[in-house]
Amino acid sequence: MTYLSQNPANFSETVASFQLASVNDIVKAAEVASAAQREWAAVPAPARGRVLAQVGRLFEANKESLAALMTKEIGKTYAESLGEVQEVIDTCDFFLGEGRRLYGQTVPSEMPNKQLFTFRMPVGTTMIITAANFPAAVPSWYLVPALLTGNSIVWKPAETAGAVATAMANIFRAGGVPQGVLDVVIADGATTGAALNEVLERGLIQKVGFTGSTEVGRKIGELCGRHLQSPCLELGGKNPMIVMPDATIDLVVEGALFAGFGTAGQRCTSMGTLWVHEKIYDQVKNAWVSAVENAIIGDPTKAVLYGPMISEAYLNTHEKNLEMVQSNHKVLGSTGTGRITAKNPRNNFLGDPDKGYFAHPTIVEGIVKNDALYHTETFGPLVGLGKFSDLDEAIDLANAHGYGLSSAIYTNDPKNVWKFREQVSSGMVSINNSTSGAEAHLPFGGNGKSGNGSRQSGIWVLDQFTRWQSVNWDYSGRLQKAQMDIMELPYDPDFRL
Ligand code: UN1
Repeated sequence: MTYLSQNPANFSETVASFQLASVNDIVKAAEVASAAQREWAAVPAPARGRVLAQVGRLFEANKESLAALMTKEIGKTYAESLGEVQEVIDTCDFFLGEGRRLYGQTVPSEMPNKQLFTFRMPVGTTMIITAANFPAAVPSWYLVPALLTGNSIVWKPAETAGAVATAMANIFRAGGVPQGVLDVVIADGATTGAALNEVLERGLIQKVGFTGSTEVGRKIGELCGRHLQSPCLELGGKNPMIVMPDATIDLVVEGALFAGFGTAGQRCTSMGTLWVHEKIYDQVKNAWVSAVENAIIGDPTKAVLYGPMISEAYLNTHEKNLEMVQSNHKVLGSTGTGRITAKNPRNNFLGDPDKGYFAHPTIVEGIVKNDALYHTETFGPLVGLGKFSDLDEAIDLANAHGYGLSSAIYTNDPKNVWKFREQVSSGMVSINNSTSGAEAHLPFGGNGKSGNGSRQSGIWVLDQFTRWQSVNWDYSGRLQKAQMDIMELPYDPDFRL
C-alpha cells in the first residue's frame, strides 16, 4: 500500500510517498538485523562511538534541512524543529564518549587466586517503535545508545513522519552505520503488532522500545512479558503544574503557555492541568488566559506559538476530546474551539487556516477530580485549570490520576520544593520550569500509567540496551568452592574493654 505523507499546514502538498511494509517485510528486516548484530558487536566500542560522532556531525551539517522537513511533514514550528535536531546532536555527543567508557567492574573474590568482573553485553536485536510528535529526538534516544552498545535495530517510525525517518536513516548510514545494523520499516499499527508477535515468537528480537500511548504500551508490555522480555516503554502523561501563592507570576504565565500549548500540546510532557492556589487564582488565571488569547498561532515556518496538529487524525482526536468538557466547566483562551477555519476564526492567526489542521487553544476551567478531563491524556491544545487550597491537596491532585511522567511546581519556598519533590509520583520534576523540555542527558521516563519504570537518556539508558555479564576466573589450579572454601581469619569473640 502506498502512503502519502502530507503537510498538515497545507494538506494539498504531499511531502513524500512510500510503500508501507507488510508483516513479511518486517520479519525479513528482523532476520537481516539479527544476522548483522554479532559483527557490529565485534567492532570495538570506541570505534562504534566514532561512528556516532560522525553521525552527530552529519546531523549538525544537515540541521536546517532536517528541521525544515520536520516542519513541513508534521507541522512543528521551525524553532522547535531546530531544537529537536539539536537534541539528536546532543545525544550523539553524549554517546560518542560512552564508547570509550562503557565501564564494567572488577570485584574482589572471597577466595585467593580468583578474580571477578562484570561486562556490559548488548541485548541483541531491538525493535524500536516511535511516535510522530518527536520524529527525530525520541528515536535518537533509542537508536544512538542501542548502536553504541552493539545492538542491531529494526526501527518502525510513525507513518506520519516517514519522510523524517527516511532522512534520519540516511544520515545514520552516511555516518557509517552498516545497512543491516539499522533498518527502517514504515508500517501501520496493525501490521506492526502482527509482525512484533512473529519476531518475538521466532526469537529474532531481544528488546522492544516503544514511545506512544498507554493503551498500546500495555499491549506491547503484555506481548513482551509472554516472551520474558521487559520492553522500554515511554507512554502518556497528565502532567500537572502546581502554582504556590509565593510563585513569580510572570514566570508561571510564560511556563504555562509553553508547557500547555507549545507543540500544540502534542508532547508526552505537555502540561495537562494548571493547578493554582486559591489565594492567587484570579491573578494567574487572568494573566494566563490573556497570554493564550494573544498568542499567535498558524504558519509553523513563522514565529508562532504552535502550528497545525500533526495530522488530520490528531485533529479528530482533539475534537473528540472536547466532548469531555462538561457544564461545570468554562472554556477560555480563544475565539472558538475545535478546528480553526475562515468560518470559525481565531484572532491572532497567521496564514490560511482552511489549508491546514489548525486547532484553537482551549483552556477548560473548573477541573475537579471526578472529571474525565482530570484523568485523560488529551495530547492536543486542551489544558485544564483548577484550584487548590494547600500543598497536600495539590500533591494529591498531581498524583491521583495515575500517570507519572512529568510535573512542575512554581514556588520560591524551598520547603514547598522539597516536600513536592519527595511526594510527587512523577519520574521527572521541574521547579519553576515547564513540564516539557527535558535535557537530553538526564533520565527520561515515567511511573504508573506513564511507563514500566524504564529510563532513557544519559548513562541510565545503558541498562535498557545492555545486560550485565558476571565473569569469574579461578587461576588457583584447583576447584575452590564458593561459600564452602572460605578463608576465615581468627578473632577473639570474648574480648571486652
Ligand atoms: C515526547 O513527547 O515523547 O522533554 C518527548 C520534552 C522533549 C521530549 C518529549 N525533550 O518535552
